[in-house]
Amino acid sequence: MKAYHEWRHVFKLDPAKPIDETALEQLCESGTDAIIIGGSDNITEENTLDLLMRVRRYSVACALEVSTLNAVVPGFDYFLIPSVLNTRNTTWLNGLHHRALKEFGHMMNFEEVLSEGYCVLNKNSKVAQVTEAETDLGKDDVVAYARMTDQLFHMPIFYLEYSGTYGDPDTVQEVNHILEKSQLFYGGGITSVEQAEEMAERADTIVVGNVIYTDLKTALKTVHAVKKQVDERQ
Ligand code: 1GP
Repeated sequence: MKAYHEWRHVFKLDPAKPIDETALEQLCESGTDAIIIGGSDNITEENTLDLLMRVRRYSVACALEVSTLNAVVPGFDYFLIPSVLNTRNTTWLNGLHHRALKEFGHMMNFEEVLSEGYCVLNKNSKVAQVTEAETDLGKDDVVAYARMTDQLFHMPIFYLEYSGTYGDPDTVQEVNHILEKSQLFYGGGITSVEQAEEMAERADTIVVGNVIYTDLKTALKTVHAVKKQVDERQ
């Protein structure tokens, strides 16, 4: 299993969306570095546990990105805890976190927990609507959130979340330059090999989500595109 700071490519699977066995096997055996289980809608303990058990038949790392306290299931390699930095509602910044720590803090293994400084940038995405994100941001605003994550809060991951739309490569590049310790995750709208390559050149880790459900073949090809870059650099 690869540790999170070695991840270059990950697939994000939504427990609320059906995926057949063959597709799941292809994804888990594709050479991707990890499977993240997470989504914004209809996430339950039952569908999360079901998907975890299916992914566990393979040796790939598996992380839960926690979006609701009702579906926290043990047995993942990592628990990714997003804090939305550009939310207008503190629930999504630290509110749920406070509730979770009050209830489960005494029995949490913090070695498995990774906090993510989230910057949500597609105003039409479900995540932006749910978290009431202020998405009308300039590059300098995004850079400030990146510094907040890296230098002020010392969070291990800065996540540029364009969910559903392809992001701005220049912004990703600039953020990449200023981050010193936080790992840069880029996610959003990757639907082609070229886009996977473009963002993988700029971010530490690219997250491929929705295209899994619309064009599995292309989704699988993005793994090779990223790995090729890694090999060329060595
Ligand atoms: C969503 O960042 C991920 O949380 C991936 O985005 O579904 O648009 O690929 P897409």
